[in-house]
Amino acid sequence: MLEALEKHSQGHRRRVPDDTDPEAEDTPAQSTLKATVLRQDLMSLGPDLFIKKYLYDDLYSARELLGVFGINLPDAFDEAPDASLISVLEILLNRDYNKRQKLAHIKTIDDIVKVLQQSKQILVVTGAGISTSLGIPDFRSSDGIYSTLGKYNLSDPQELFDIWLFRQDPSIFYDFAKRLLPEARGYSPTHAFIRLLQDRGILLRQYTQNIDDIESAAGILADKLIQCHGSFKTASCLTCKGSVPGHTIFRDIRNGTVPKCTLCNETRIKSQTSSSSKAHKPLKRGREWETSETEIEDTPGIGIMKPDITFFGEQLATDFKTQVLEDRLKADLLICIGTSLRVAPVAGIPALMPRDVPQLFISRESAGKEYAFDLELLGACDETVQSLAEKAGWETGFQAIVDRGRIRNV
Ligand code: CNA
Repeated sequence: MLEALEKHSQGHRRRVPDDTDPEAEDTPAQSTLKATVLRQDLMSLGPDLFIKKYLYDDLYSARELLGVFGINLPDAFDEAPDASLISVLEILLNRDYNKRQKLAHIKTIDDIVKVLQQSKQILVVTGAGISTSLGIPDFRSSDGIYSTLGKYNLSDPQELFDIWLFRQDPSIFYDFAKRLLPEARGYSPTHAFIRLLQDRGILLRQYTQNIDDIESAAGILADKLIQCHGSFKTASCLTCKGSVPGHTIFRDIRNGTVPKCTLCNETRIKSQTSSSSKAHKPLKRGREWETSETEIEDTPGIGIMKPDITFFGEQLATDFKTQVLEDRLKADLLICIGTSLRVAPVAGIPALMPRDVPQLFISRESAGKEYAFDLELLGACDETVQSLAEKAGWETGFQAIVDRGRIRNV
């Protein structure tokens, strides 16, 4: 390696891989061909052997290779010795090598429908976009929740889900949380589509980032569902950790008031009426219990109920990590729906999948350059899944589930 670096810094003359004039400029067609051939070689050799073959065996300079891979260095690098560019090249090659290549046989909606019909273990990842047609806003759309947070004076909208801030002042969270609570117990056509996959026995698992628990209303079975960020289904007291069904605090949430733990309050009343006014240590269920009554009254976050959704700064449910590592090897199709794929670790699921597993993205906006979905179907997801179901010949079953989703009320 050192030897090769020295050779480069001494400006060794380089062989070129064809018999044309080494100093001659490539035509655009030649450049494209060269880039294609080199990229194929990178994929078959891997970055280390590729660098050995093309750089250390003196076929190209690092600068030339960067050019071939489409990196135009800023002017400041004009005089930089070639050896100093090798680390940049290594980073670039590793990034390209690890990036998924799109599968050649999936180019159109009909191609993906064929895959859908043949798949037996579909892994579905969902986000807030699958619930917007039910009136629940998402985060990052132009009319999403993040666009309406000016009044809270937060430095970052994600602070709404910051556990530290919640403990300090839960009223901020409860002021907006009602907007995330479903009004009625229906579900969207997209939820219906996922239920259809389950009914057809081809849903491996749904990983939802949503906290609205609409998947339960749509009848997604508990063992088919990972609620990656928890949900409103249950709520717990920050102090005693006592858990209650989520609906018991829905009235408070809808009124925008901070729900309090009845257990803690009962204990507090008993303690206030008892002859002893000393510190109480009732059940030792949490550290905070081992404190004095006055502290209970005064400390922020004591006796406050919090829906069991995962805030930033809290651990994700343990089943996420273990399950996704198992499921990635079982899945024969990945479908991501209604998500911007901006929140880790769910955003990393596409990169975890084996490269030959087809990947479909359904949302309003593209997932962006860092992803390589085989197909992106952009638009309203309810309409997209409807057309997928029709093309797959599943329309009747799909429509029946959609209809059931319209009628149920809380
Ligand atoms: P996001 O970042 O707000 O992205 C949602 C994406 O869905 C956007 O790219 C939209 O373009 C797209 N979208 C919106 N409506 C539609 C539609 N009808 N059809 C197709 N695409 C649509 O939200 P993510 O889910 O990616 O981010 C993860 C956050 C959002 C999680 O932590 C959730 O808890 C949180 N969240 C959940 C809900 C809910 O449970 N319903 C609501 C709002 C936010």
